Amino acid sequence: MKNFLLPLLCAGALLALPACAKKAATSPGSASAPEKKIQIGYLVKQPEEPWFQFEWKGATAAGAQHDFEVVKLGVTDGEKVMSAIDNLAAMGAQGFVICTPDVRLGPAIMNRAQQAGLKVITVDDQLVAGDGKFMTSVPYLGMSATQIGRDVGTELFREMQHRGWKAEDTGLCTVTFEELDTARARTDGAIAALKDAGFPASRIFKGAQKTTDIPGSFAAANIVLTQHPTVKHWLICALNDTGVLGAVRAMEDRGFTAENVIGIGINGTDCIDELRKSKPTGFFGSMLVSAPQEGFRTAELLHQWIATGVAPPPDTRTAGIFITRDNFEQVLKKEGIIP
Ligand code: FCA
Repeated sequence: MKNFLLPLLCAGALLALPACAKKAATSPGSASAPEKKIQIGYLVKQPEEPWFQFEWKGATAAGAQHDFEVVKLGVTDGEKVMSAIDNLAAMGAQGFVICTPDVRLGPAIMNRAQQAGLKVITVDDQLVAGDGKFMTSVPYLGMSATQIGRDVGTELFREMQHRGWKAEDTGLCTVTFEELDTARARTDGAIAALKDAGFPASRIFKGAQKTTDIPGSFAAANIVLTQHPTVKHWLICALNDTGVLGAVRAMEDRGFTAENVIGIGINGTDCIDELRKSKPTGFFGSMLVSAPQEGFRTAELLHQWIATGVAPPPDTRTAGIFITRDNFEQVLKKEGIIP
């Protein structure tokens, strides 16, 4: 764990990933005939989000290390996913990693991929079948969502106590996106940890985001704020940094500041500018998960699967570490997320 931030939970067991430098999965080929490099696609649902740009960066680094090519594609809707798969097949790619814009596209994605003979690994958002169950036959790597959510709740409570806020003056603004399992597990985890710590259930308020961007979380938080005008201090949790950032902005519009807001995000990649602001805001901190390492590892596993036939582990989970204004530069540097 020294040279690798994130312990990974794989099939329920805690293990440390090998360092990025390890393992030389070689392309099949010989000294004589030069062969075309293995190509893989890396498809992400929100290419504008720094999280996914850092995943791409990690995947590209894996390609440079193991000598394969990564085709980066933004797939913001189902149609784009399907044409991306067709294009990858046409260019001779042999597989792709995907964070899908809609997990219910699972069966359609897998049909198309299988017809084209492409191997698939899912990252972040696990595919769901027609019966609503996870498609566990497709290898998956993603966050330990419940645990990371619990960590958010624990830190929110700790900071609230540190500031001496009374529960009766405080509210939890939970920006939710419950149709996505990893999102629901994160906010449920935060709520569970707060309740376990003694935060009253009656002070927990939810606002659903329709879209997982700043306007979506801004609108969701606004509804919560309108419904609960007497709350003096706010705690905020959401599925990710963007969810918390929208809520912080909505609170600022109503006069709340860093003094009476504690928001803790998840990702740690989408709050760098916020934490760098000269004056603190209500965005107190984030659970950092290493997007470059997720990108590196999924690309590496897919390449290995294609090159050597060794299938990836079915289910790998990443953990998070808490960053605030006090330590984020240092931690992000150490993780290679910022120079
Ligand atoms: C989901 C979220 C992303 C990131 C990822 C790990 O896909 O939308 O922001 O948190 O999980």
